[in-house]
Order: sequence, then structure tokens, then C-alpha cells
Amino acid sequence: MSNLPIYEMLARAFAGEGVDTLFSLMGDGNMHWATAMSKIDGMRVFHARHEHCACAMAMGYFSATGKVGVATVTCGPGVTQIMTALTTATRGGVPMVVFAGESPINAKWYNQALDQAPLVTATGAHYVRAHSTARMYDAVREAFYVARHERRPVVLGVPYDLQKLPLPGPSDYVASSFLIPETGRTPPNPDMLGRLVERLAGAQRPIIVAGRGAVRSGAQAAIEGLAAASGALLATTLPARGMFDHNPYSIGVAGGFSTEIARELFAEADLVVAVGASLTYYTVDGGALFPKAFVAQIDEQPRGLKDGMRTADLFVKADAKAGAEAAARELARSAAKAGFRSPALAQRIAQAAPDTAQFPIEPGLFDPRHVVAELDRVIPKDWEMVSGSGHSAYFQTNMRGRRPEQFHVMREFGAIGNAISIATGVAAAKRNGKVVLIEGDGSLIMHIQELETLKRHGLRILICVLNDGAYGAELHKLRQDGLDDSGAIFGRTDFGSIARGFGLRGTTVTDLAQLESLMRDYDAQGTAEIWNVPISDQITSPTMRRLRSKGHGVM
Ligand SMILES: Cc1ncc(C[n+]2csc(CCOP(=O)(O)OP(=O)(O)O)c2C)c(N)n1
Ligand SMILES: [Mg+2]
Repeated sequence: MSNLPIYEMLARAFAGEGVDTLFSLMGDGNMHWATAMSKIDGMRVFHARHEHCACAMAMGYFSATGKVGVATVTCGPGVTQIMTALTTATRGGVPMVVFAGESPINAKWYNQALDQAPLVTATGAHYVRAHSTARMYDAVREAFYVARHERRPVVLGVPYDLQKLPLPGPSDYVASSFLIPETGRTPPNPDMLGRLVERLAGAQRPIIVAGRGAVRSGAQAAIEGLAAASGALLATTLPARGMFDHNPYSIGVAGGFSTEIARELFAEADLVVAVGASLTYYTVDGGALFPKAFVAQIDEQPRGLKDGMRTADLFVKADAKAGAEAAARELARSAAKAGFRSPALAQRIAQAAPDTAQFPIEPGLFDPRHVVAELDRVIPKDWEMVSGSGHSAYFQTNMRGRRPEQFHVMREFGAIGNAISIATGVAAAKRNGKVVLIEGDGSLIMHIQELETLKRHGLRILICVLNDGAYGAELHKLRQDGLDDSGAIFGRTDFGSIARGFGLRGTTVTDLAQLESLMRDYDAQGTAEIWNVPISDQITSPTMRRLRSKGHGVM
């Protein structure tokens, strides 16, 4: 029997899991534990202003470090606040543990009482009820085990009267990492590999699409080798964007955000090989991107059915790197072929103009395409880049030469408002100020209170607001459908003043030539900063323009 209360021992168990950073919002259900956490050597605790944001910060921390993100919320209303974050984490495969209080198990009445588990499990997250004082450590271990092994969020619910009891039983904690099976990289099945290699050898116009699984597996060089051996072009999913920017045969992002030339080349493809990419609805643009291609998938967990569609015609169950290397080795036995590649095509790709559609722009407002091009020029390539989910998020995918490991985006649930918190989590991990958030005005204002968190903890991020004074995504769709757009327009918020109100720096950009000196100022000073960039609401992204021709508004 330990003399220490359970909350204290639970804090030690979290430290035993390797946790060094916690994102918190306190209440009765978690404040004893959170305070014990803050006393642990080397533990950094960040106090967010909304529970959703505490969780989204933990998700950003995961994105920047690969470590399980950890957040804490109180019972009842603390838990109801985090439904969007949990669903987003589930869809994005984010390992996260949320320490949640539960109302006192022995109370006859408690105003915040709520059956938390069904709410949490409805989001796809796992719920661990820690109701046995004797098995508290098992509960923590299970939470981290599931988060790590299944790459999903877990909520650990601990009634707060139990937290104050002494921990019965032995007090040595065994971390979940000791229990996770070490299996090494999965090699491909030889028969399935043979079939893939046959396809690659015979294809005239192959394209390889790499996804997040390829990033995780470190498969970039292996995939480039396989593409060279088979004469394939290279593309990525949105989260893996930037992986092949240096390669003359890279055609960028596959899917709704594909460029014109990528779209044209995909339409000609006779073979598409997805490596560590789950082939979502977005990646295949609803099935319209490569209608003529035979599709093969190399994946640790191949899925035949995804987002209501058949994913591929051939599956090779393998780690991305191991699979790509094995295929390249086999392919090397046959004669090299040009496939899709030619110097003329490389030149066309290099010279392909970005979207040049013309729009009338009001005086004093910028074209977001020009803004993003200028940001790409002044922001160093080694910065972490965080992206939102509104209409204007399309434009920043045109930024080049930035590593996918440094691109942080969680769009899988399609929720806006997360990005300031994700950027805060990234900044908490990096601690060097080299984090840029490019965000829409509507999304930023949804959780603008987190500027206070940035200020209080001295976290530095550069926030560039593409400010069209509207919910652009809705505005463009309403206009395309010939409806009144006024409900989507709220006017251009003065984010510079708001930033200054929180004790941060902020300015409205009046000339894009200012960005270079603003960048020098940001580097020289010590707080987070907002660049408020007023953009025109007339510029419709190519993705949005295509929706019209498809005749539906599902983004
Ligand atoms: C939580 C949530 N609420 C509402 C929406 C619907 N929605 C999608 S995009 C968008 C507009 C976002 O506006 P802004 O951040 O200014 O970006 P813009 O589209 O103007 O570039 C809205 C309201 C959503 N996706 N998620
Ligand atoms: Mg907007």
C-alpha cells in the first residue's frame, strides 16, 4: 500500500509512460492530478482556455514529435467540450490520452454527472473506466497501450473521489511500451510482390502516390528508387505533400487539390501504385482522378473498401519502405524502361503555370495566390507549417520545398477552428518560434481566446490570416448555387488589434512588399504575432470551381 493518494501515483504513471508535456484545463475532476503532474521533474504543463483546444494542442504536439499527445479535462462539461477534437483525432489516427475526471462515484448526487463513455465512444475514441482502486495502473497502461498500438485517442475516466484515496498494492509502474509487440517491418508476400512487379514492368504510364504511411516508414528514397526503375511519376496525398518537391517527375498532390497538369497526367495513367496511402475519397477525387488505371496498394493494413469505394485491384501487405525496396529489387531484374518519363514531360511539369484564372479584385485587397507566393518566398523552408481547413487552405498547398514531416494538418473530420491549437502544440514541441500558421479568418476567430495561452506561456508562432471577411467556403458555394451569400459574410475583423489586446504583436498588411521586413521583425522579437492579410473574396479555388461542374457542394 502506498501512502500517496491515487492522483499522485497516477501522475507518476503518466511520467512512466514518457509523458513530458501536458495540455490542461482544470476543474474538480482533474485539478489534483494536473497539479501533481506539474510537480514532476521536467514536466511542462500548458493551460489552454478551452478543452477542445487543450486536446487539439496535444494533437499538434503528436504531429510535431510522434509522441502520444496528452491532455486533461474535468468531468461532465469538460468532456462534452471535446467531442470535435476526439473525432478529429480518431479520423486522423492520432494517438492521444485524455485524463478526464469523472464525477464522484460515491456521491448520491452531483450536478456534473454524465455517462461519459457513450459520448466518447461515439467519436471513435476508446474509453477506459478507472473505477477500481486496485487496478489504477492497469487502467493507465491500457489507455497508453491502445493509443500507441491502435493510433487513436483514449479517454481515461477517473472518479475524483477515488483519486484522493491511497493507492493499494505495489507502486512500481510498468509502461505500455514494454507490452507492444515488436514485429519489425512487414515484408511483402512474394506472390503478391511478383504480381505488382509484373504490372510495373508492363505499365506505360505509371504513377506512384505516397501517403502518411510512407512518411512514417521513411520510405521516400525507396519510393523514388522504385519510381525511377519503373518510369513512374510521383505524387503524394495531402498530408504527405512536399515529399517529392525536389524530383523533376513529381506532380504534387493527388486528389481534390491536384493541379491541372497533375489531373491531366492522372487521367492518362494506366497504373497507380499507392504506397502507405489509404486511398481516401479525397485522394482519388471521388473516383474521378485516374479512371483508366489499374490500382495497386502497398500498405501495412490494406483495405478493399474505403469511403464507400473499392480502393485497389491488387494489394501487397507490407511496410511502405520494405515493400517499395523489394519491388525495386525485383524490377531491377528486367530491362529499365522510360514509362511515363521523358525530358520533355519533366520540362512541362517544371513550367506548368499555377492557376492563372482571372478575377476582378477590389482595390486594397490581395489575391490569396499572390499572398501565398510571397509567404513562400519569405518564410524559411525549414519552418513548421500549420494549415487550416477553410476555402483558402487550398492556396497554401502550392507552397513548395517543405517537408511533409513539417506540415501539420488535420482535416479528416472537416472541422474548422483547430489550427491555432495544433500550431500551439507544435510550438510547445519545437520551442524555437519557427512555426507558421496560415489560417482563414472565420476559423481563427472560432478559438481566438488561445492567443492568451500563447501569451502566458511565451509560445511564439507566426499567424498569417487570409482574411476574406467571410466563411469563404460557404460564400463561394452559395454564390455558385445562385443564393444570397450575405449570411456567410461578417466583415474583416481587425486581427492586429485583437493580437495587441492579448499583449501580442499584430499588424494589417497593406503591401505584400512589407512581408520581408515583417519577417525580420518577427525573428527579432519574442512573442507570437498576427499578420492580418485582407484578401478578396472573389478568387475561387480551382477545387471549388470544379464542384460547380460536378453539380454538388460536398467538399
Ligand atoms: C466546426 C465547424 N463548423 C462549421 C464548419 C463549416 N465550414 C467549413 S469551411 C467554413 C469557413 C471557414 O472560414 P474561414 O476560416 O474564414 O476560411 P475561408 O473559407 O474563408 O477561407 C465553415 C464555416 C466546419 N467545417 N466545421
Ligand atoms: Mg474567411
